[in-house]
Amino acid sequence: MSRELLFNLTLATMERGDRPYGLVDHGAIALDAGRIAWRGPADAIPDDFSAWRRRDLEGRLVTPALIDCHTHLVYGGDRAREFEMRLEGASYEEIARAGGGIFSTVEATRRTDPDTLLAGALPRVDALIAEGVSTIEIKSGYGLDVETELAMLRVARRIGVERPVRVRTSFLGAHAVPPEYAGRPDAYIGDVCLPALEAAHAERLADAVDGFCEGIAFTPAQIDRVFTRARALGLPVKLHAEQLSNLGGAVLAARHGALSADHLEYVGEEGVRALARSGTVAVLLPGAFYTLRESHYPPVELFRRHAVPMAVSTDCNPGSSPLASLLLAMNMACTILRLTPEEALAGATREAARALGIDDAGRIAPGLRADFAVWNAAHPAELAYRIGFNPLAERIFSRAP
Ligand code: DI6
Ligand code: FE
Repeated sequence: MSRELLFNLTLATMERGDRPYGLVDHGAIALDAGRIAWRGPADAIPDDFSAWRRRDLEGRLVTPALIDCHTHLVYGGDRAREFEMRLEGASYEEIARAGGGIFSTVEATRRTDPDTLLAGALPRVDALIAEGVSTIEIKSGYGLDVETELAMLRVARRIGVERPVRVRTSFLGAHAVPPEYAGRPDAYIGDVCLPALEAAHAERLADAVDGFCEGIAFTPAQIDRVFTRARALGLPVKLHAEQLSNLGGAVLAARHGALSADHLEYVGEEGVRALARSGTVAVLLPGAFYTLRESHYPPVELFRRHAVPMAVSTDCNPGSSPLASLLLAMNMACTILRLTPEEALAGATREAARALGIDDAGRIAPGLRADFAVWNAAHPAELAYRIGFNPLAERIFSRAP
């Protein structure tokens, strides 16, 4: 019987309520077949559970397992040389326009066979799992031809088989215009991106569709074509919007009922209002902000004022955010972007789930998956507070379907 009662723990349910973090000081959780049967104060455990196998967590902190809702962690090669170039004064956009940046990763990814792509990605996945991550979103977008886009998504799916982690894939064919279509973005969308999307959907390889709406990538009109097709296929959308400039990506994403709009450094109040109306999550990516030494901050205060939910993610990728630590992303979200530690933890649990359209994880509540992170910590603020220190004691991962 996979029934168990966890007791002697501090519980941070991350449910909205009277107490920050949904805290229960002396808590208990009853698990049944990979789902949460009950949770609450230890002195109120219902009689039904009193005969279940009990496990003493010795006063540790239990939170929902973490969710990394925006990564590009399947790719070939690396971009350490580009890091050097940026330190010598070149900007991210200059490197991209000179054919480096994303394009150098595209070239390396096309040349790398799937087994090698998988072997390269697994250490990054393992680093996330070691910090209590149970769910990882992984994007394509370094293939930019039909075969390599599909290959990336197949590798992403294999990660969920090779490791005890749930993978949600996003098709990101509209990430950049590949060199063979230079100057012909509309032709790329029609000839490659849309057919690749159809093929990915036919193989059930895409859980969502993403795009990069930016001067160095695609216009809102081009993204609109991709999103219109995605929605005709019944796939939810999300967008890299307003990272380096404001092209109106957030408004476009909201118009398509996007799950999330990500980056948003340059979003204005009109975009924030649109996100609020559509219930779209603002995904903050402090690793990219830090790596690119951005100075234009995402408008966190505006998100709060308009009640736009905020998620926090690594954006793990070889160029703008070579970060494989969600705990560090949470720390940066607080120290650099001024989130509260509670917002940062909610951003890596409850709101990250929402950014992926997942409704059975990211909180500790009856009926949800029994996905937990158990920490050698007394208070949840410790998770975002430390730098380069991993207090995970144990990860509990649900195999429930
Ligand atoms: N924004 C990002 O931060 C990543 N992609 C995107 O659209 C960066 C991808 C890269 O530089 O390789
Ligand atoms: Fe990204």
